[in-house]
Amino acid sequence: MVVTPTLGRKGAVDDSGRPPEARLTEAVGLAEAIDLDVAESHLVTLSEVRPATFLGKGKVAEFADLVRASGIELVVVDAALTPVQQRNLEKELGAKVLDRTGLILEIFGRRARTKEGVLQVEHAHLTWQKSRLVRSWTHLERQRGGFGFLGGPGETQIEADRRVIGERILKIERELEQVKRTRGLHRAGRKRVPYPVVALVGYTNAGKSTLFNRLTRAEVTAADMLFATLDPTLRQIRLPHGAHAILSDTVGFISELPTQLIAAFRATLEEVLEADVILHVRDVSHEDAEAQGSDVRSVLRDLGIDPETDGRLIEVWNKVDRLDPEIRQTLAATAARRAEAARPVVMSALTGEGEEALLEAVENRLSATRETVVVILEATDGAGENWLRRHGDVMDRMVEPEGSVRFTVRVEPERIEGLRRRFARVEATEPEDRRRRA
Ligand SMILES: Nc1nc2c(ncn2[C@@H]2O[C@H](COP(=O)(O)OP(=O)(O)OP(=O)(O)O)[C@@H](O)[C@H]2O)c(=O)[nH]1
Ligand SMILES: [Mg+2]
Repeated sequence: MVVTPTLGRKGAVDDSGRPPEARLTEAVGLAEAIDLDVAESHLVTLSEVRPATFLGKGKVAEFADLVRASGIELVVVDAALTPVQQRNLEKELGAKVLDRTGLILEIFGRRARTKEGVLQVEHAHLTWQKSRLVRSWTHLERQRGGFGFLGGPGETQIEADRRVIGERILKIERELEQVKRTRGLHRAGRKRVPYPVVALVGYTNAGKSTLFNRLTRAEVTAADMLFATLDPTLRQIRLPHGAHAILSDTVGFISELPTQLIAAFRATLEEVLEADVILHVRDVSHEDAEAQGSDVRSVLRDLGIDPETDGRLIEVWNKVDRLDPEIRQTLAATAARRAEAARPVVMSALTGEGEEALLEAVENRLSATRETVVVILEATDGAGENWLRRHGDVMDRMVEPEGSVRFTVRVEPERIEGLRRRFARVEATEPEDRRRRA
């Protein structure tokens, strides 16, 4: 059973501008994400939070009956419960109770595949437990531990001892440090490949992996499931004018993403911080598109990216194939009216409509921060060619009639000087010129 409590008038929206019904639908989706069979879902309007059980007495009694009548084993309360409230509710409802953070942590726990992902989720889980111990220290002798706490009698129990938890957290941090060092090396390796990074971010289920697969012709899990992707995936893509880029798919965001998780996934999300272009993929066919958009922007701000001023961001208005033609047209017109630097790309990752416009937008963004030059080498200058490939992105290579070779290379601005020093024949290119040849 899933219960979404709202404070105040029925029909009121929460801070994020979401109607309660939409929050309930999302909470059910989250429960289904860990294969729970949701028998009942209820919106509850509270006039105030009851400290002992969060929900009011009458509601608790009503739900207890429902739990008994329908044989419900687990009640998800889509709110942040204190450990005391959780325990009291469990007692009075006669079922296990999980709150929003607990549920999201459970999903992440199941989705984590890489060692780093597993460690990050465990870290978040323990930090969360520890914070709950502080508040209710005197009330708890035992506390749930590790994962799989929906598992029933066989579940692991660890002593509710802050010191023990603290030690485990430290151990995980050390392991994470180790993993990160290895990954840092990988990243350094990638830095040697002079391709820019394009990162996909967005609300969970917005279509990031679908877009990733379309652009890379890869087969990353794309599913109508919340948090289908957890671990970052990287692939190389080719842009319209021949430039290369590395596309990165990563974990989706959600409203009220537990802070422990944001902290835990910081390392993963650092990939995003370092990206040259950030694609914010949005499901514009979703009734909560606006609220989801602002949730993602707020996570980006938490990560230190200002969505209003960061020139690397491009919004991708995805899933337009699901919209009525009139709404589609209005959206396209709205997008077209925006200044180029802030213009969203209207597209469908499923049908491929708008894919070229997206690649073009990425290309334009990259050419604004990188310089494209033409370098002419003697055909025998293998060392020169090597240098170009190591330090720049060779977009085009043409043998001239007189035997020399003409390279169109994209380089980071700080490389330009070195390049000019190294090569005698360097010409700037005109954007028009590039376009014609492509
Ligand atoms: N109709 C339609 N469906 C789409 C489109 N893009 C994605 N979808 C569907 O939306 C669902 C979610 O897509 P994913 O690509 O897994 O979404 P995601 O953003 O990677 O989600 P997480 O990894 O869970 O954060 C899948 O069922 C896709 O088939 C689109 O343009 N149109
Ligand atoms: Mg995904």
